[in-house]
This record gives sequence, C-alpha cells and structure tokens, in this order.
Amino acid sequence: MKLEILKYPDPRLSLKAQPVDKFDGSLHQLLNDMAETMYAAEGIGLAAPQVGKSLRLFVVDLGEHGESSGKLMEFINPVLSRGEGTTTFEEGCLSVPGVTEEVDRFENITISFQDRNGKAQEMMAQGLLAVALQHENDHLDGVLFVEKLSPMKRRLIKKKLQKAVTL
Ligand code: QAP
Ligand code: CO
Repeated sequence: MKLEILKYPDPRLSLKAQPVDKFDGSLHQLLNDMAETMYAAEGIGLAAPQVGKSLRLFVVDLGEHGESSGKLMEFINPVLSRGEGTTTFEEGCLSVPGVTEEVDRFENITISFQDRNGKAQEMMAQGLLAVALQHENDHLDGVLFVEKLSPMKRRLIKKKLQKAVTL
C-alpha cells in the first residue's frame, strides 16, 4: 500500500524517532509499503518519519544512480560512524519537493544496523550511497537537509513550499 509523504515544514518531520524493538509482520509491512511509496515517487531514499512513523528505519535504492544500484536496502536502528574526507552533493528530498541545494557530508562512513529479521549488520559506504545514508539517518533525528543551509536560503524554500500548498 502506498503511503502519504509528509512535506516540509510538517512538525512531525522534526521529531526524534524511536528505536524499533519488534521485528514482526507489521514491521515487514511498513518496510514493503515504504519501498512502494519511494518507487512510486521516484525517490532513492525514504525514512519512516517521512510517512508519519516515528521509527528508526529507512529504505534506500539508488536505482541507476550508483554503484550498488537497483538493489533495495533496508536499514533498521542504524548507527553511523564517520570515515575520512568530506564531499559536497546537490541534495533533494521527497519531503521538500522541487528543491535541491548543495550540502556538505562525510565522504566515507560505516553504518551498523539491523536487517528486517533483527540480525546485526555492518556496511562501509562511499560516494552517493554514503551521502544517501547520512541524509536518511538525519531524518531519524528530525533533521532535514534544508536545516543545514543558511537561514536565508531556508526562508526562501519555506516560502516557496508554502505557496505550493496554498495555490
Ligand atoms: C535522499 O532523495 C538523497 O525534489 C533521497 O521533485 C538525497 O529521493 C539521497 C525527489 C541526495 C542521496 C543524495 C526530490 C524526487 C527525490 C524532488 C530523494 C523531487 C522528486 C529525492
Ligand atoms: Co529526505
């Protein structure tokens, strides 16, 4: 089932999400629905808070855009640790439609997480995947990429999106 994607500045996007403790059928259903929602919106990543679920999980599929492309990846209770380097990438977000801005991120990261069965996993990432994992992990702490921009840029974006709603 396709889910509704919350749009900035919905206050639910700013909440700190809670850890997942039940790896049951309803978790699997949520993961499946999130993948369906992400593909329908032609996104490459979607975090649970974006569909109104305050839980620490997200899905990523880089499609044709990356090294590990065309593969659906699920991350539950992720913990990121940084590696070396910084990178700048023109980011977008399904919750901030029509807006892209350059954001600074770590170039390499290591992510520890659980899979849908609760099994512990670890992965190293670089390039677009590393950017995507940092972007999605931020959603779990209530942080959107627009909050990493200057207050002036953020104000312009808010105005633009508010207009889109009231039109
Ligand atoms: C997060 O972003 C991300 O404005 C996923 O009109 C960002 O899927 C990962 C999208 C940067 C890696 C690098 C945005 C679709 C999708 C839009 C997305 C839009 C339509 C964004
Ligand atoms: Co996003």
